[in-house]
Amino acid sequence: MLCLDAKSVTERACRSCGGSGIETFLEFGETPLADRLLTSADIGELEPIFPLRVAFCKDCSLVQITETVNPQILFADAYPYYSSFSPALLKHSRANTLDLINRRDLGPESLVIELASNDGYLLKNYVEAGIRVLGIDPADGPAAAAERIGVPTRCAFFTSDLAESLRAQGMRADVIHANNVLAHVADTNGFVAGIARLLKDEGVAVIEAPYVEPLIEHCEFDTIYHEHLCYFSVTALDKLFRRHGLYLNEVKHLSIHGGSLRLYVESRENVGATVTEQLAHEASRGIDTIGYFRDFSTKVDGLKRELSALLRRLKSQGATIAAYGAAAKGATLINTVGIGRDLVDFVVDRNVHKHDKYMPGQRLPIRSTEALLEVQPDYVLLLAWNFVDEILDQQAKYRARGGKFILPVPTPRII
Ligand code: JHZ
Ligand code: ZN
Repeated sequence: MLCLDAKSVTERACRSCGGSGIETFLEFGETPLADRLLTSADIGELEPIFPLRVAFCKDCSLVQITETVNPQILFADAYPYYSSFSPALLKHSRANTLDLINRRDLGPESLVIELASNDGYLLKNYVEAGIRVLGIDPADGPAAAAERIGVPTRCAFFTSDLAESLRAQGMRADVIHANNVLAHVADTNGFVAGIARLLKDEGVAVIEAPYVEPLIEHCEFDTIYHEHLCYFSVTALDKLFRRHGLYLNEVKHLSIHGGSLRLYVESRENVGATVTEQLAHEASRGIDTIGYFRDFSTKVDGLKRELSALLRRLKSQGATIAAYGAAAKGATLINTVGIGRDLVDFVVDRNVHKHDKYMPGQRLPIRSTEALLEVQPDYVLLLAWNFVDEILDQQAKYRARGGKFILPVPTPRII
């Protein structure tokens, strides 16, 4: 258990089943926190670094990192991630809400709760439709932004205790959304137990999480950082929900964030073909065994070497290089590959909260996206590769002038 004063703890048992059979298959050494952007005042200071190692649980198949950094350090103070900066994500979220309003026949009597509601990017669609909502998010900046657009938000971490107190106030949800948060919580079981308490008997929890299969298959190793404690397979999720009297009844594949799952979880067991087929698929690929993960580390080392060699070759030919997307995954990429100011001059991002700050570790300065047209670097390393189509469209002018993008994964290539 994490004591509130501790900066981090090293877990010896599985986060989900508590078993002791966890085996490390990937080591990054000690890395800085991916979303802890530096201000100019921090530049002379040392940054906190924490071990980053990935392990597999032989008992329940969950892939997880072994270090838990205090969530207060990770999420509460000056958390720079605002969901609404991505039009693609807004569109994706809106489609999800409209589908649920339809499928579940939601109306003014219904209640929709979102865990990690960020800046209200999703719940605002229900507010627009006259449906009652409650957002819960521990990051004060995004939570305040949600309130400003009319999304009632509790600025808090979601725990089983909070679920209990909301239930005591008579709140039970028809729909609980939890997008890109299940992998972030240190108390995995407490979080799921909280969902079970807060859901109406006939309610549904709709949960999105990056899927471990594309992470491995497309070498998306940069999505590994301290905020992401778990990397889920359907096999591991199914066991986790059942432990709390919940059932994973339907699963959908989404392309967002390099390949994600949308899970439909209910307290009534009604497991559909999408789930049984996915479980069979994972068993046939061996995703429920450590063998599937054993050569990942070699694959990651190969990609890191290749990308570093490409950037060094371009640089030695006199090219100028910038990067796009001060993303958390960008921090893992630049810090594990070793991409510093000698290779990349600056990073651009649309999120104004990130401007004039510096990427953790390598301390690349962050500027607005206009800098690409002002400077016209020869190449732009696409750190936010998960939004490639959107960003290429948006940067048509930079490209028309001869600028080129470098995609780091699944294998480094120039486009
Ligand atoms: P993006 C985030 O990770 C945060 P990150 C978090 N850790 C998580 O779980 C995952 O998502 C799933 C910018 N951008 O979203 C915005 C543009 O500048 O891929 C972001 O700073 N222009 C909770 O940080 C960054 O790029 C654009 O057109 O790795 C993208 O970061 C678009 C689309 C984005 O995730
Ligand atoms: Zn386990």
